[in-house]
Amino acid sequence: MHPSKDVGIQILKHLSTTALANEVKPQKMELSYPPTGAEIFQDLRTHSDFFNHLNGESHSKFNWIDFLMGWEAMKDNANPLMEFHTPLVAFDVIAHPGKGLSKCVPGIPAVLERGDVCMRMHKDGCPLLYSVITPAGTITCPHCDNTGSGHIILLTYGIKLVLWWDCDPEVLKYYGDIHCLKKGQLSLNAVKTWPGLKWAILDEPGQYLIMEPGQIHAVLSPVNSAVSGWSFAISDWIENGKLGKMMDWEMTLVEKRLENPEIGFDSPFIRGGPVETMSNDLELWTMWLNSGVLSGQSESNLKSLLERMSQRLEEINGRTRKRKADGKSK
Ligand SMILES: O=C(O)CCC(=O)C(=O)O
Ligand SMILES: [Fe+2]
Repeated sequence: MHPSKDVGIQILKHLSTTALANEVKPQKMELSYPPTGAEIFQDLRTHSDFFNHLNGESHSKFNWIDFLMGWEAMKDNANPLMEFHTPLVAFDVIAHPGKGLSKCVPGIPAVLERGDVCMRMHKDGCPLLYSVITPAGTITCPHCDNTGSGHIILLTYGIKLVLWWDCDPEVLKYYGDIHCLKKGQLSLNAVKTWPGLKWAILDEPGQYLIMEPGQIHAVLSPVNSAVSGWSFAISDWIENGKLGKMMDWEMTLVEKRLENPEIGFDSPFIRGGPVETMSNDLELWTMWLNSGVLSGQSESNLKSLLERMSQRLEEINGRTRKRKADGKSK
């Protein structure tokens, strides 16, 4: 039996008994045609970073054929504990314009058409579409991807159950204890105990949800599935203080980890960890300011937020460099 099966069933039981009223209906956009495994593998051929869902390790030694073995095995009900059938997850698979999944996704959701939007882009200015491709049985633990930007979760293949929480202080406190630390499969516990749970089922290609900056979410894939999306920022999040509040929270957490290395000092600094993602978000904000799409007040608020956050991040980087140098000279 798949090791995640019991957790998945218990999550579904909880939703259907205690949290039925918390369901949210997704939004929908047109796709040119429903993506198939062919489009998925066209994108995966150039991908090199795969994650072993069962032991939490990331590997660049795997390639798309290793991924294919786990993917096909999960589809056919195989034993995931057989080494050759290891279900690997592919995060941040960059779509190539005009090929693979992006061929099926001709446009962008309405919110991204707005004049004040800033999006993660390719070098040529074309919006960057990326995907998360997960074999059946994957349960992605509660996490937030970015505090300085939001993103779209668009179903391109299979079925997803997306669970998320309003970012109230209690949830931030619980989540702060596990952010970027390997603490095991905590989804069921979070679903049962964290307040402000919402959930949605995405089961038609083109259905999507918007995740706000710092929005904590977990995702369950009952069958082989893929979601695609864009990272972006809108001026509402400057005006309602969301960007400042969430990045402040994450910076403070990283600063505290620096003071208490024993609770996972190095974790925030790994590739793709919060220091790297916050620095990417600050680059996105710089691009946003340079694009001239913001109104006077939003522009000046973002400018001062950017200065404040850049300074904190610089201090964090300085302290990390010093700690590493001290460690080496011992
Ligand atoms: O599909 C998954 O398992 C994770 C997706 C996710 O977390 C995201 O798109 O932000
Ligand atoms: Fe995510």
